[in-house]
Amino acid sequence: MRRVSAVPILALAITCATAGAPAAAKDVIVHMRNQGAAGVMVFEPAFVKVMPGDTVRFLPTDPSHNAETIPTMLPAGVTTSKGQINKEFALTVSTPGLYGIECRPHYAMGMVALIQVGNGPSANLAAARAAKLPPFAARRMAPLLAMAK
Ligand SMILES: [Cu+2]
Repeated sequence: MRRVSAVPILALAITCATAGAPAAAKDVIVHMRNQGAAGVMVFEPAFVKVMPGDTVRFLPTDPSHNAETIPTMLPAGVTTSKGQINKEFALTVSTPGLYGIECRPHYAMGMVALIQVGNGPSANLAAARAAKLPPFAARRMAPLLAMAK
């Protein structure tokens, strides 16, 4: 039986310990619901603040939803990504800024969420506020943008 050397593991441990000791990356759950406190077809919570390296998990708590990024509401250099209908969508964020999220089937009904990555000020705050969304989506996004820095 081969023995695994402890040296690389020790080196890795030292590397982690000296990397500025960032808080451990965390997972934040967002439910996709047909009915919530804010009305029908909602992400709960709809505003999430996380740190770079964290993962936001959109769960298909009720059927017929997905989560995907809104292309006009992303930090510079971040590419769009999308989850499938009725599937969990795990979005691991590394770039600070604001990430608009929509449910494609219910976007016109206002099913949107906003993720703030980092403590702000977000470089794309003005751009996110200027983004044109469908009327119901804009109505629900406004109070989320008001919470964002
Ligand atoms: Cu939906």
